[in-house]
Amino acid sequence: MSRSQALFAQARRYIPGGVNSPVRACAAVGCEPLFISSARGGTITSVEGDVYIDLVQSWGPMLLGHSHPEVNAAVRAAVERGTSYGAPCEDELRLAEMIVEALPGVEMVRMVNSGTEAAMSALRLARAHTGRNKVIKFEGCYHGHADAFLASAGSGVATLSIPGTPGVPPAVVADTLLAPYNDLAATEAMFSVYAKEIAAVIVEPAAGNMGLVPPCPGFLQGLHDLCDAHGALLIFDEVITGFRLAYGGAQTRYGIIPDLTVLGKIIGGGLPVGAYGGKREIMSRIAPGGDVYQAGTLSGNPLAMAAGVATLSLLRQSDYPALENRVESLCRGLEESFAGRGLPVTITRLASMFTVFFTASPVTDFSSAKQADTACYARYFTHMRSRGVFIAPSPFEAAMVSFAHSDAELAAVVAAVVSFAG
Ligand code: KE4
Repeated sequence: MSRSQALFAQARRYIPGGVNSPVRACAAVGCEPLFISSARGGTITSVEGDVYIDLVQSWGPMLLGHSHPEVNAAVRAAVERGTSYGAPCEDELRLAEMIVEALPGVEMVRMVNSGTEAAMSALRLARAHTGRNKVIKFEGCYHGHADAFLASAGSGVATLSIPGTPGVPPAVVADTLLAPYNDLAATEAMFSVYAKEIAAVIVEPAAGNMGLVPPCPGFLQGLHDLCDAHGALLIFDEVITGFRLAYGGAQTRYGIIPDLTVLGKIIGGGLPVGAYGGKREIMSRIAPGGDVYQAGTLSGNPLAMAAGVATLSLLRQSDYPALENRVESLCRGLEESFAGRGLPVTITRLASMFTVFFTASPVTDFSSAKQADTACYARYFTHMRSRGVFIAPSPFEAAMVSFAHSDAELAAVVAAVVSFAG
């Protein structure tokens, strides 16, 4: 029994499923998880001392790579000044200023501790601002585990084939309307029935929780126009895409300005941070200035703010197009390798994210993503891990490449596929 296996057996006695987030248990790919002892740049090291090229990157936050020396230094300096004040600190202001400066749709921003908290708070605010209750979300998109969003969610909910989830009262999801991703006609049909009841449309501007599914041309603009026409708010969930698709996120890359933006992952540089922001007129409704309550003991935590400020400071001067070109050639190499193995794959790629779907058909929404051969993906995961490459233990996630991945590491990812029999 390996040390990871022993630790996992012990962890299952004290932690549900032995993990603090379901997808980490690797159940969907029929493996047990590795316990990680350290991470640096594009790699992670297991407690057995084995080094893996890491394409999970903590599910997105580590765009600079693990243990970036300047981020670590900022956190080390912050920890010497205390770990939590429960009062404002300067880095909260600095991070807020950086987010507002980067995202055209954000004039004011509130820090929270996770993407879940950010999305649920944005929905509460949208409902307060419009005086309406319904929200449209898209099948396969994941906005965290707040009750209202656990209807046909992606990520871990899709991975574990949990239909909705017990414990969520039907009354709560009764106001959650579902449409297929990239289906503007279905969304328009919802508005024709519920126009005056819809508070918001929440969307991943590029979906990363059903595997990577980019928006079809016109989809995001169509959502923007529908919301404008019917007095609903457009919420971009940029927890994954924020500061990854571009320094200004999806809203800058696509030139579509949402009313509210949900953030997480990268803005915390690996520490627990979420945020929601938007137009001043809307955000001013948030307590204490406004009447919409939202709070958090560790919101704006000084360590997390220091990590976020250091991370965005480095990303602001990073060469996103160059990284995108490297990932494009990586995906071309993967396509050629799979073709060489006679394996039909559809690889979706956007900026520094990609997903290998084991299907020859195009993947444009959750139902087409689910048509892919998930058993083959499980074999692919096991094969890649045996060749020192750690990919997402779920076919419904996106691989993440960082600025720290070397050319040799990306070449090793392609080489690892060559011997995959499928
Ligand atoms: P957190 O509460 O996990 O910080 O963020 C929730 C969330 C919200 N919105 C989007 C678009 C997200 O992708 C997420 C969380 N992402 C998943 C992985 N795709 C988290 C991984 C996990 O649950 O362990």
